[in-house]
Amino acid sequence: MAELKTDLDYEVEAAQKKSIFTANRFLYASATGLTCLIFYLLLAFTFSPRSLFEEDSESLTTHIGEPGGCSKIQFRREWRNLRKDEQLEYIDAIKCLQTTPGLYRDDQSLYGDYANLHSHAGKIGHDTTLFLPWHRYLLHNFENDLRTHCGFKGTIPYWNWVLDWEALDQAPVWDNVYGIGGNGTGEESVGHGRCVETGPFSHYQALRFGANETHHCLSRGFLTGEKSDRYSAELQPEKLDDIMQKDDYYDFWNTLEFAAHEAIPRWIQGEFFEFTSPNDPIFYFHHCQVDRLWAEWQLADPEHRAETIFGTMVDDELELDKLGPKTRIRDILHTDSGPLCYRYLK
Ligand SMILES: [Cu+2]
Repeated sequence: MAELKTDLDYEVEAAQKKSIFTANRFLYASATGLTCLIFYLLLAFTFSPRSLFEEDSESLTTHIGEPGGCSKIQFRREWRNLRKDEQLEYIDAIKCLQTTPGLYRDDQSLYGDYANLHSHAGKIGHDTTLFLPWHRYLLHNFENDLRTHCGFKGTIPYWNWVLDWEALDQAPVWDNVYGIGGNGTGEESVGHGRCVETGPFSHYQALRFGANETHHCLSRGFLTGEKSDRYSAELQPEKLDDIMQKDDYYDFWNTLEFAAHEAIPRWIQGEFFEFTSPNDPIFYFHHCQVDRLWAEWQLADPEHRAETIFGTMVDDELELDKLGPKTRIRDILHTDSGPLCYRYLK
């Protein structure tokens, strides 16, 4: 049996391939010949994977050879790899957005606007090959709003649920202080969940649940027993390995959206059970993980995967209604190119 790749293996492999790929692009795009060749060789041979894990690395803050270059690359990291003060900063930024006036109505915050948008754009951004790019763009815009309105300096963290698949309810992300609170234990709420009574969002009131206007508490109802096993089985390393081995975009997206991605909301229930799922902050942790998997899949074979969206023109536009400007799909295919300017770290 083939040895299973760990998450770190994917990080390292992707880092190696990406460094060579970006160096290649630089080589072709430049007209300065020999200078570039020397630079390329230096980059290809000295850019060790280890340096990718050092945020201050000079080579990572300069963008090379991509259109719409970035003055700075920021790194998205797994929740448990953030320092405690960074975790608290992210939680505070979310709470801030929950009290920032929204763009649609007086009684809905900017945070709530995202749940509204996600609900209305549901048919565009789900069950189609647009699933990955649309959510990538949504997250980027949300991250920008945290920065613009709440002074947030960091990045959206991801929850690598593969690390917790055997005990999803024990994941650090559910911590009451250095996390977003755990399972619902209070009164019955929406979506087969109960009110979350502990953690930083225990007082949050959401305005909508799906198409209905229903003021309610943050609702979660973790599955247990056999029901839970059914979904957590989709998140084990072997399953993820299968997804990452898919050769073309259609197969990759199709398996990722309908197996691993679907398993999390079905296991959490409550808020996440409906199209207003961004009401639960776990939405962003989960979609950041999904986006990371797509980015790693792209980087594993950039020449064939980075600019292919099956059945969809890369010049088509992605829309976020009032929440952000339209953008072409092709402009968000490389995470480390403008306007995105981020990479994923372990
Ligand atoms: Cu969605």
